[in-house]
Amino acid sequence: MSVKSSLNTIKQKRGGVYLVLVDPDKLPVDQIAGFTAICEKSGVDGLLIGGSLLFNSDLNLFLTTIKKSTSLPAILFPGAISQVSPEADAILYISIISGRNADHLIGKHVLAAPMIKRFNLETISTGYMLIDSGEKTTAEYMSTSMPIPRNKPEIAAATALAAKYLGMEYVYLEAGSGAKLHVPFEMVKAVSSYSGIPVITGGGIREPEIARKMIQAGASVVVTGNYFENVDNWKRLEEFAKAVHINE
Ligand code: 1GP
Repeated sequence: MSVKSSLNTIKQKRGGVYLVLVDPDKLPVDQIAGFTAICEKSGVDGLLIGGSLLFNSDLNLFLTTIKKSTSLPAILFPGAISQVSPEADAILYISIISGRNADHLIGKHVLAAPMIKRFNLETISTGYMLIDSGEKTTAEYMSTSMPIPRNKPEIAAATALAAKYLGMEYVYLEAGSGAKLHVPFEMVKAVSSYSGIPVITGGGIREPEIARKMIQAGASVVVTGNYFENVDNWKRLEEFAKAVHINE
């Protein structure tokens, strides 16, 4: 089964999909097995792998270690072309549709496409929308694009509908990793109900209750990253998974 089909099945059965973003620079290779074991036991549905900037990691080694330690899907969430790896199960093929930087709308994609074909990677076409979260985020700075104002759900909804008409499979409402403010629930609701395209949301989600409200507002997928970079928080993974799986 493709990763996309399995995410759809999880959404239908469990009511929502819970993905954990892992930044290879932040999780030492010798802690991968421990972390993925807790993720599996806690009910996490899959792993996103990537970061806006990678300094020290050997991404291929990181992914092969992940694949050896878990059956959870490993989905690339690339911050750069250098993060396209044959070791992953799929790649979020992201266009930053909140911005008007042609390089991030289509330019990088042209450069990455032959590599993705050669690696036989499953692509999940995703319209990525940066949403203002109170302060400048790494994603905003690195992509040199402006976020959508958080009090303008109608802009987000129209952008999502355009993504759907362009044939994209998801939109990702992104507040930015470690964001002060998560994406507003009203915006998730407006985007989901108006466009009908499945919504992924993440950035600044540090409480299970917020994750649950995202699903109740219409999100299909919730992503957390930063919060679980602290080992002390790993014990709360199950709470987050339960909050997202509103049918269980
Ligand atoms: C970032 O949406 C993800 O791309 C996750 O954000 O790290 O703030 O959980 P956090």
